[in-house]
Amino acid sequence: MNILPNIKTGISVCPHDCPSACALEVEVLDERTIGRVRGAKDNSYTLGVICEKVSRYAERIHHPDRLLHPLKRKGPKGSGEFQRISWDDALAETAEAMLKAEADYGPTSVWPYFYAGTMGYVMRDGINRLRHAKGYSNLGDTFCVALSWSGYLAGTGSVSGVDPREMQVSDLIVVWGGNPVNTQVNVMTHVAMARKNRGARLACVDIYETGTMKQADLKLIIRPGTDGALACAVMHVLFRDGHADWAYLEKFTDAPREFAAHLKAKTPEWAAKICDIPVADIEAFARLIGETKRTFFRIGYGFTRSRNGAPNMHAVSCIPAVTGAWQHEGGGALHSNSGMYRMNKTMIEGLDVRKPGIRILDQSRIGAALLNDPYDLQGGPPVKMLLVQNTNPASVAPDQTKVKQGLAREDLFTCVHEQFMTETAKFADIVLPATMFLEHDDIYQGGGHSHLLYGRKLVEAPGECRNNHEVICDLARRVGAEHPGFAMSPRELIDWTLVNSKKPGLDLLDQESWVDVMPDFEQAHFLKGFGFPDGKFRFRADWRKVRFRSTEVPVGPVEMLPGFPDHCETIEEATADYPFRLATSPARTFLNSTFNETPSSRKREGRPTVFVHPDDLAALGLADGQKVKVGSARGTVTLHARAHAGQRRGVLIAESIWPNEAHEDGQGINTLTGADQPAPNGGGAFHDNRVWIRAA
Ligand SMILES: Nc1nc2c(c(=O)[nH]1)N[C@H]1C(S)=C(S)[C@@H](COP(=O)(O)OP(=O)(O)OC[C@H]3O[C@@H](n4cnc5c(=O)[nH]c(N)nc54)[C@H](O)[C@@H]3O)O[C@H]1N2
Ligand SMILES: Nc1nc2c(c(=O)[nH]1)N[C@H]1C(S)=C(S)[C@@H](COP(=O)(O)OP(=O)(O)OC[C@H]3O[C@@H](n4cnc5c(=O)[nH]c(N)nc54)[C@H](O)[C@@H]3O)O[C@H]1N2
Ligand code: SF4
Ligand SMILES: [Mo]
Repeated sequence: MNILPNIKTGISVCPHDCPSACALEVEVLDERTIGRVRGAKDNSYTLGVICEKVSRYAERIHHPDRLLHPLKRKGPKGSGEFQRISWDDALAETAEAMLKAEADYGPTSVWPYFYAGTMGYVMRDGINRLRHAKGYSNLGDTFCVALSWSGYLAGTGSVSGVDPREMQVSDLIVVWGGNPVNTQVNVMTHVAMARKNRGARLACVDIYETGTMKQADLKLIIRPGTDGALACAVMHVLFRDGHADWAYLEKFTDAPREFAAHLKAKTPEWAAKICDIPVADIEAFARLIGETKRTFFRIGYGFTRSRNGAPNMHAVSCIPAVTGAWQHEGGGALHSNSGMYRMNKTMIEGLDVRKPGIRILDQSRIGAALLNDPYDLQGGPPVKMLLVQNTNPASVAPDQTKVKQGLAREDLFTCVHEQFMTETAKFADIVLPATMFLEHDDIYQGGGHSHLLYGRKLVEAPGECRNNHEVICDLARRVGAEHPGFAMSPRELIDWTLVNSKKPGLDLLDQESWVDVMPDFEQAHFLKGFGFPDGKFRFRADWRKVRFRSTEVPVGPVEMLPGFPDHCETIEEATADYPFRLATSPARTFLNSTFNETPSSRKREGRPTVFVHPDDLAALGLADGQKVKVGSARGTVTLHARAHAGQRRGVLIAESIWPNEAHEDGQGINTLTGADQPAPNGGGAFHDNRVWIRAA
């Protein structure tokens, strides 16, 4: 006898900033309550597997600390003291602050600020419609992809690559500078299939022994920021030992002979010193790549979060062009397929009313910008009004001390629309409660695969939560912003976007739940040419021309970037005062600062911890488990040391991102990271910090 109640299952999509964009099966217990969340089995990428944090989403959506009502600040800025007010009053006060800033200082004194809390097109990007309709300041979206996409674009000319499901027929999968066991578990499903089906091998390049590294047949644990050197030495061996595919090189690449000559000096001995690994490991890695036609490079984001991240990405992306792995099924590379979707976001983002010449403020430099750094303000007015959705800069942005100082400015009006009372929300004048993904409709794309997916509303929102679209449209009305998109429902916006992007409309998507938009084999493998007019892959990068949407002109020390791949010395090398290099790699059960409020994630991650090599611990006279302070030129953070042999000496790893308050004194990990702009388009160098460590 079946004693279980009849549980309904709904289909939706994980909205979080993760390349997997998993198709989900959600148990719906009643109109307000969910049970277990599982991966959809019949989605050919998700294959029924999702990460542990989302399988326990009931903990997050039904969390007792969710924001349920609009709030108005009553204590000092940042105190977290608020009183409840009505939606009408909250929106009226917010709109009034926007209009006042505009009247006193012009529209660019208003800065709508968002990132990737939800990846849904409507709920994430709709804030741009308000921005463009009013001519508010632009946002340079540099936290995540500015470095990696710039580097990948420099060689391939396109943010796209091979179908990840082809991993199932690969003979060697190289996971380079990513940790999918933590950050996009589905990669491991496809790796496991390749191993089972074909006895494929897994190679992993990282800076510490991650969960992914533990599963690898070939492990390369290098010094942070030295991937360019490793890639050069690998290619040196490939050319030296006859593994370069000259027919492919002549047809598909720009300057193979000059490049081969350039690599003559980039020996394994040269790289071994820079990377701090044995020469034999580099030789073995290169041989494996050279001898395996079906080598699939699954290139992550993590290794680009250094000041030389863009040239390092370019260097790695050159390897399959040398071997010609691109020609084979199960061979080639995938960093992201985000450039493949070609969606027409005019209606969602108001691109048709965007005025040219309005300044772009770099989101990673929010601290400096709010502190009126003339470099950031670009001769324009100070930011007087900040409208935040989908992001938590007081936790995730670099140079946290400045971010907090900026947010504490008495003459700045801040409205934060959030699901929880985040570090950023605590600084707000008005806090608005937001829905979660299962409480609104949206569409999503898989950066790490090729599906457009429909994320359905499955339950009613608690309290007075409203979705981002409702808030943006209401504010638009109050500040006199005009655009047809403000009068459309989310479903109408989704349908318009699909139809105007030459994709099947919402009726079909609603029926099917997802559509696969993978281009054909030849296009995905660049066998019809790479993304440049002459169709050739670029070994010689033209960094001044690699434009990414976060900037209009190159920024940072562009002259330091190498044309042909090399070791680029722009990283924060250790010094006598700061003898260690710190990376802030992602923890398994936090997703940036999301999930660091759920009990099971907090339990699993333990406490803010820094991994220290046991020999370094001994040399410093520190004990395993001891409370320590770690300091950079930008500030000091308290954590607990853990003896951890799985990284080079002199390297520290702090898996992140803990709530700021979980660290003593409330200084979060980004107190240590820097907001100087890496060339050529800026970007968060979160894993590139010179620091000291001592007993607390
Ligand atoms: N659990 C979890 N999942 C996540 C996230 C999270 O925070 N937690 N974040 C999400 C987001 S926003 C993104 S963009 C993706 C990112 O996912 P990934 O592509 O995996 O990139 P990162 O998470 O930045 O870092 C991955 C790995 O890069 C390593 N790394 C750091 N510096 C170097 C280096 O110089 N060289 C090499 N070879 N490796 C280096 C780090 O140690 C880490 O293990 O993951 C998403 N998924
Ligand atoms: N030290 C260090 N710092 C990092 C990184 C790192 O590896 N190390 N990684 C960086 C990377 S790759 C990224 S992408 C950034 C990410 O930075 P963020 O995009 O800020 O990501 P989260 O910290 O997860 O914060 C997202 C917030 O959006 C809220 N949210 C979610 N859905 C909605 C919604 O529908 N409406 C509204 N109004 N709010 C919503 C969530 O509650 C959450 O507080 O962090 C960067 N910071
Ligand atoms: S693996 Fe990524 S996309 Fe899939 S459920 Fe987890 S966070 Fe969401
Ligand atoms: Mo990210």
